[in-house]
Amino acid sequence: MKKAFITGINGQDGSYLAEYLVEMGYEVHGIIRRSSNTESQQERFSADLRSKITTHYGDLLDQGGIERLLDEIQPDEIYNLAAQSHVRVSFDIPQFTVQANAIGVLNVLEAYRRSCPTARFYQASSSEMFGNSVDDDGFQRESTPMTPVSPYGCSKLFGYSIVRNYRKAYNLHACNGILFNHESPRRSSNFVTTKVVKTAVQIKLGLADKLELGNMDAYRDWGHSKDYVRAMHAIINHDTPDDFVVSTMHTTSVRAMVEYVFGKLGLDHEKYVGQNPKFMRAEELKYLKGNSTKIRETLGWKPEYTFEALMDDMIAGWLEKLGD
Ligand code: F7E
Repeated sequence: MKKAFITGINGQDGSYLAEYLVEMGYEVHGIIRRSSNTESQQERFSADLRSKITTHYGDLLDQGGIERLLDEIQPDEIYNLAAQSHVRVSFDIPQFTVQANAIGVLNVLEAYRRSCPTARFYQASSSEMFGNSVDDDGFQRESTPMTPVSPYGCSKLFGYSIVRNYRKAYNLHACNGILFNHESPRRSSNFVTTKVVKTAVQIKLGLADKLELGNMDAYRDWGHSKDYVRAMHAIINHDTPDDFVVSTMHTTSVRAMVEYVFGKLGLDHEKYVGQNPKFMRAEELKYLKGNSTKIRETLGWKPEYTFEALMDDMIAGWLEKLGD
């Protein structure tokens, strides 16, 4: 039985990845940060999943603690998904963001190198690392220059680079998935897709009467988290450790996403949606469209959800949560 160790197991991706690995017969371990609000920590796990995985208290900033766990568990695969993952918030708490997303990666890598160097390592890298670089054909791909425009993007670029450095320097099977935006009914409501879907459903049900957003002219390449955790597993299981872009190869503006969601619920978005500077960023990443040809051709991965199917899944999820 293969063993997996997941940091960020109680996040959106961590919970889907744990389900996927359990289904494939893995013994799954993960770390959860100790919090005074225990109930909210395992909300994304079904009762069934809870009984099939093992969670441990741990924190990326506690390298000794991670090392002890890796020593004890001796996993075959390590997925480092934990992070301060909110881009706008990274402007409010830049030091913490860098501690978690940059030093945190180094801590897990060091623990891995010392405790179980024959295991494989996956790093959750991000399209935010590209900043506003776009190739002439309108895509970002593995070779596109990385010029991040947020503390979050800068911290992720360190994580990405140190993984490549450790791979070469110590001959480790360490790889990066460069994932473009990915969402689901489990996405937190401070990310734009869930904020829009949840508020539109609340308006539909008479529970809210307006939606305030930041920049509606940004474009994102939105995929489904369920598809993207399959990509993580394919990347770590490739014989050669390497880096892969994971994306749908389509892009949609925030405005068009709002129109789709409100339209689907039979609502006129113009009546309800306004802008609030509070949700703007000090510097904005304007346009993302990922070229995932490499992973499609090398590993045979492709997404199953279209943008519309993703939004429909999120709308159905929130109608179920908030409806009678
Ligand atoms: O923003 C705009 C905002 O916060 C998307 C993370 O998973 O993907 C995610 O980062 C766009 C931006 O995601 C609001 O300015 C407008 O242009 O949903 P988001 P993100 O910043 O792209 C990358 C790949 C990651 O790695 C990150 O961890 O929507 N926008 N109005 C807004 N965004 C938010 N959150 N809230 C608004 O009111």
